[in-house]
Amino acid sequence: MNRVLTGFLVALLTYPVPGSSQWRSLGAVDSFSVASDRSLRVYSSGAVVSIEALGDAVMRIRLAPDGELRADLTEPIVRPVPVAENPTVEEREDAVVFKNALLSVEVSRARLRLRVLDHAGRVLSADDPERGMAWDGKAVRVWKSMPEQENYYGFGLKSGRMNKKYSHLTMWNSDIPAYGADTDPLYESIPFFLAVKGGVAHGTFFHNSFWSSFDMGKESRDRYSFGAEGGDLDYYIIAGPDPKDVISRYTALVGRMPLPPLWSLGYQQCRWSYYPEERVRELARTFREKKIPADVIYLDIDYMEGYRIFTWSQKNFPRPAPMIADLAEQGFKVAVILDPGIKLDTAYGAYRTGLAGNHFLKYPDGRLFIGKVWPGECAFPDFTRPETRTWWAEQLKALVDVGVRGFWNDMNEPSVFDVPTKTVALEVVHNDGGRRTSHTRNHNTYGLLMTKATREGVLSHRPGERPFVLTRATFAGGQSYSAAWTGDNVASWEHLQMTLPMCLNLGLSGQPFVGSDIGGFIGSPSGELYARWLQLGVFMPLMRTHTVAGSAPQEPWSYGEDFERINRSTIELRYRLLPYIYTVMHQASETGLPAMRPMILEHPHATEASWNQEQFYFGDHLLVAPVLWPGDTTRQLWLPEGRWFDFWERKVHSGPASVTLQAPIDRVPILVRAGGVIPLQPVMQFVGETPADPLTLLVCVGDSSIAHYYEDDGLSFDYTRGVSARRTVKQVSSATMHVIRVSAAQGSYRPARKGLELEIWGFEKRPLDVRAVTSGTGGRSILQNWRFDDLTRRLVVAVPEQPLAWEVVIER
Ligand code: MIG
Repeated sequence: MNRVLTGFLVALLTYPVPGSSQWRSLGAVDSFSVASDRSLRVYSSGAVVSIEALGDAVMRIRLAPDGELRADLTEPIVRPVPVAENPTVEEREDAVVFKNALLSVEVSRARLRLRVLDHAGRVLSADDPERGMAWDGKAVRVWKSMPEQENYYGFGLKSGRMNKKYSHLTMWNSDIPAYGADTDPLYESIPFFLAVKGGVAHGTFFHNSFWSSFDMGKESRDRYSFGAEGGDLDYYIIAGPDPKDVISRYTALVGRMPLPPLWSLGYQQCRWSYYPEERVRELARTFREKKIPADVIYLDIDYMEGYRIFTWSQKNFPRPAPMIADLAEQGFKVAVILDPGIKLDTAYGAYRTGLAGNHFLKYPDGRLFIGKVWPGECAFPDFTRPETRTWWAEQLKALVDVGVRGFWNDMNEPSVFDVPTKTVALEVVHNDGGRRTSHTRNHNTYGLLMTKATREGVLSHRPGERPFVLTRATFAGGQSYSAAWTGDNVASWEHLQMTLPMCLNLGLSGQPFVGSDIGGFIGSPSGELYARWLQLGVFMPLMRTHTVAGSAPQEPWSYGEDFERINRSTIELRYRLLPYIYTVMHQASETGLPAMRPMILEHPHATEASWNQEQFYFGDHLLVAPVLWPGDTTRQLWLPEGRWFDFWERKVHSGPASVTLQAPIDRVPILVRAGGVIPLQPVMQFVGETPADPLTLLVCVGDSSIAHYYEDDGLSFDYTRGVSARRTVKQVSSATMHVIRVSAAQGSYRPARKGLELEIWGFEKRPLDVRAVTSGTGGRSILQNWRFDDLTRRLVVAVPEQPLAWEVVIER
């Protein structure tokens, strides 16, 4: 059929959306067929809807109003997932039903509307009967019924409350310093959300990089909708029913965080900016003199010569290599900031080679796009072009060669000061895999592609080591390339409170490696606010202090002696917990699950969890209730079902209950789930300063429970070849005995340490006897000693480091 005729028929046969005469939606189903790729194609008045079964648990739905399904926008977002073995098609009188193992999509014939059900027949997602899928010129949108009991989470980096029910959210990466609770959009766009209703979860990933929006019942209380200003209506419905299943499946689709280097989980110190060299050296010296552990020092934009990326200020950093080497001697890794803007300066190598290689963005008429940022007038690399990413990678060599270990990508929304849109002009052309599309399609992925270029570049120069890249802007799947932080927050209690919903939603959106600027970026915190923020920071995977140019000193020792002591012990807690934190991050890299987990993720059935954004799980076993209000010295929290050990007082609490814990200024309330095992190491001043010897396994007694811990060299890729050690700790209880079984290491990594210690909580009385033996028949005794402290009721069992399986048998 020719295009004009198709257009005419579409106009004639499709429905105008009530209340909004511009939108056209679909009419009756004319026909359907199964395409060669086994997707279901449903035709209606010139339009086509494609439904693809991806594996057992995902359905991809696409609409082409003009009947032509366009080429995918896959790169770099969605990885191919195997098509379901046997998606089935069932014809009913009123509907055509397309199924994979866990989901079925019902297509109603009278009016083309979709309902997605799970295998138990529960409706997960249902098109609004009146509107359904619709288009208006280039804009596309779908409206869905919104069940009263359903709540929504995720959406990437968003301020305001965690549960986004009744909110309107926009996806357009934007640089908004000192944002507030209702500022939207922000720096990152992740068009994914998790819906939870009656304990049953499903996910929706809107696979579209244009300016898009999600209206979660703000316009109308019984409908939600999402759509974009261009591109395809192309979305994925992801089955649960457990919210953890949804996140694992979503991240299988878009990519997961690779295991970071262990040192990047240490404490990081930043400000805008530490310079000159002598000040950086003094900073490092002060950490070591004061015995406050730290691993990373950042250099913000002033390290460069006139903000020219890849250069060093002659005056402030005349010899970066020896400085970085001296800092490395003291256990410090140096991270530097990288902005995308390349200064227009013919005497500047990056500008000259960039221009010669055609790496910069241009207007449709071929003129260079020029925008002002820190260096003045700049050109902007087109990171959609593989050759440009390679060029960027080559530039990084100079930094890698002088010893830089961390690469902080900033301003990559991209932010531009002097253009009215505050970003690259919208008509500017990107290569976009040869499609040559405008900035409207490439804006939201710009930051992600810059991090991809950066990570791949660093890897190409130092292939044996895991890179550390941190970014401000990114898109769905960005966790494959970098960690992310929450941008320019404010030194206020409101912003401390906002850190939690922001990081929790990022985690639910597939990005586990997150954190906010500790103490707040804009302004200067009080000693109390800084101390409380640092305490929350222990449980943010990215634990980094940062502050704006011109603010008061913001180091752990900047608030007087009392706070210095408190902040030191807070950072020491982080270092003691590193073996656990690393285990949690390893789990995140394998499953996509976040490290910081909102209550709803662990307790989807509990109504108390739906709006709870003041407490969270860190990994499987720790419950953290940070102090978020000035003056508070106690903390009330909701304790879910089960037995819980107060980390500080070892007292057992039973849930479900509301409990109040002591929270003096030097303490962040933490509880350990019964059955939980927390590997701990001795305090050290930086990662790898000494072996983690002894490794202590804090075991909280629980019946028939299972826990894991993971170790490897923390730095190389040897773990991908099996050089790691994953152990399982099982507890089995009877009336007379409690047995703790530690499995043999899975993998060939052998830690350099001599001793292990089990610290067991949960025995009220001194045991009759304790044995530690290697497992199996004829187990050999390996007990070095055990002791029970009557006052604290701690049972400590010491054994030599064991490569094989072993167990502790406690007789009561
Ligand atoms: O226009 O490099 O969010 O962390 O210190 C400000 C200077 C540019 C914004 C980042 C902030 C950084 C600052 N940058």
